[in-house]
Amino acid sequence: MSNTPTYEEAIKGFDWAQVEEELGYRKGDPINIGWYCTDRICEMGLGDKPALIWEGFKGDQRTYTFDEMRILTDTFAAWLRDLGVEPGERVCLFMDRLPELYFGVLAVLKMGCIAQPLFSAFGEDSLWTRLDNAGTSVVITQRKHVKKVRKIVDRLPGLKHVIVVDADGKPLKEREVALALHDLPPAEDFVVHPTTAESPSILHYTSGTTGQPKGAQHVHYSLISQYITAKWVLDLRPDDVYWCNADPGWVTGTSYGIIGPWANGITQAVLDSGFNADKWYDFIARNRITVWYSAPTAIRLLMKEGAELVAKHDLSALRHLCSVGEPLNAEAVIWSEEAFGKPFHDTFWQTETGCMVITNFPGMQVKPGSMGRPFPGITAAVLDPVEFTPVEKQGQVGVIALRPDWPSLIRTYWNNEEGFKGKFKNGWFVCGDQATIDADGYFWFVGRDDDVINTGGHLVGPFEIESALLGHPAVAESAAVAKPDPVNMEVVKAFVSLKPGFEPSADLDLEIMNFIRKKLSPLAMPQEIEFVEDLPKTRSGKIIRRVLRAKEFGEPVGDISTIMND
Ligand code: 6R9
Repeated sequence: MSNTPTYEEAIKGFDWAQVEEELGYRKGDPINIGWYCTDRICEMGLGDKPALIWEGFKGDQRTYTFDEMRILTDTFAAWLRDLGVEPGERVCLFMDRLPELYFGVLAVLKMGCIAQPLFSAFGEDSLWTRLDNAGTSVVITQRKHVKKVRKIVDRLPGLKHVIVVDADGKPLKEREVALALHDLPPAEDFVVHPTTAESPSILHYTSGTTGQPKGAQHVHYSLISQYITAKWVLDLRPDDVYWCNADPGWVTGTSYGIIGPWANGITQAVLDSGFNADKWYDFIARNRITVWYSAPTAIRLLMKEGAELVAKHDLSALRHLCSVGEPLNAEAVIWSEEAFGKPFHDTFWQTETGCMVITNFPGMQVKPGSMGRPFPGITAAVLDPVEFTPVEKQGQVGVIALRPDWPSLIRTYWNNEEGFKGKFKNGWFVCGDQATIDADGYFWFVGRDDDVINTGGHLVGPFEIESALLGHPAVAESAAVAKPDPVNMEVVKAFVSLKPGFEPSADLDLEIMNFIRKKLSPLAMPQEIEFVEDLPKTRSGKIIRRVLRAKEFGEPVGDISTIMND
C-alpha cells in the first residue's frame, strides 16, 4: 500500500507543520538528524529491521540493522568526543562508500559537529580548497586516500586529526589516528547533542561560475523536507529495499542516500563500486530492490547496453524509478518504460534547496522530458531574468525561482554571506537554471543560466579548472567551457593560450589533462584542449566563456559588441 497521497490531495492544505507533527517535532525542541535516522526508528520498534545492506566492489557484503546502526553511530560519536572534537567543528568525510562513511556522517551529526562529505576522487587541490575554506578540523578517510591528505596537511594549520578507518596496524604519520570502528566496545552511554532547528548539519561544496566552490550550509531542520519528499516522491513503503546510486559526496547522496530514507525507517542497499550495467542489474535482482533513485547519465549508459541485458535479470521487484541531476531526455523515459515496464520520474533540485522542489509525483501523468510540478509547500515560478517577476506568457523562457519558505533551503554559503544574498531577487531564491511552464503547470528545463558545466550530473565550476590550469608551467590563460557529450550531457573543454617558449603538441595536451585530473578530479579533467592565440574578452578584460560555449554547441553567439579582441 502506498503512503503517498495523490498530487491533488497532497497540495490541498499542505502545511510543513503537519510534517513536524508526523515526526513528533515541536518548535524549539532539539532536533538531530542522526537521532531521527537511528534512535527514533529503534524507538518505533524497528530496531531489528535491516537499515543498510552494503556490498563492496569485491563482492563482500554486510548487513546492519537499525539497532546496530544506532550503536555504531553512538560508538563512533563517543570516540570522536573522546578525541577532543567539539560540537560545531567541521568534520570531513573523504572516502569511498564504506559503511564507515554512512555511519560517520550520522555520528558527526549526533555529536553536533558539521559533516563535510567530499567525493573521494578529488585530488589534492580540490580537497585543499574545500578544507581550507571550511576551516575543517578533522578528516575521516581510508588508506587509499590518505596520501592526498598528506600532501596538503602542512598547508592546513587548523586540521587537528586525520582519522584512518582501515589502518589495520599500518604505520601512520603525525596527526593521524587509526579507528577500527567495528572493534570498539559499544558506547551505550552516548548522549546525542541537543542540536536545534537552526544548528548547522551538513556542508556541501558546490560550484558556481565565479570564485572557488561555495560551502552550502544546511541545518538540522532540513530533515522536515527531506523526510516528506523521500516518503512521497520516492513513494517509500515499509517493505521497500531502496537504492540511491549517488555518492554522499554530492547532495543527492546525503539528502536521499542517508537522511530521507533512514528517517523513514527504510532499508537501503549501497553498492561501493562504479558503473557496470550487468553488475548493477545483478545487484538490483539479488537484493530485490524496489525503489531506485538514479541519474540521466547512468540511464543513458544503461540504454547503450540495451534492453536485452535488462531481460536477463529478474528485476520484478522494481516498483518505482526516479532520476535527478541533469535533464532527463524524453527518450530515456520512453526507453525505461520499454526496458523496465515503468518510467523514470524526473525530479529537479539543487545542493542549495536540500530537497526535491519540482517533481513527477507518483501517480501524476509523466510527460517525458518534463521535470514535473512543484512539490507541495514549494512555490516555484519562472521569472523574467531582468525584472525578476513571473513571465507573462505561458511557455516563455525565464529563470527558475522559489519562494524561500521551505525547511531545507541552505542558510548561507560558508564564509560567504554576500554570495548567498546574491541568490535572492525580488523575494525569490533564484536557482540559476532556465525553464518554461506549460498549460498544466509542468516545468520544462531549458538550460543553465550561467557557465557551470554539468558533467554526468556533477557540477564543475570553470573558475576552479581555470585556476588549476594556471598552475601548469605552460599555461598563460585559459577558459573552461561545456562541450556537448552523448552520454555525460556535457564534458569540460579547455581553451588554452601558452606561455612564450611552449608549443602546442599532443604530449602537452595529455600532460595538461592529467595535471587537472590529479589536482582536481577525473570529472574536472578537460576531455579536449584547444590551443589558441587569444581568448575572447570583454573590454574590461574578462574572458567571455559564453562565446566559446556557443560555438561548441553550434548555437548563435549572441551580442558580442562588448568583446575587445574578437
Ligand atoms: C540535486 C543536484 C543542481 C543543478 C541544477 C540543474 C541540474 C538537477 C535536474 C537538473 C535538469 C533535472 N539539475 N536536476 N537539470 N533536470 N531534473 O543535482 O544538485 O549538484 O547542486 O546540481 O543540476 O542545473 O541547478 P546539484
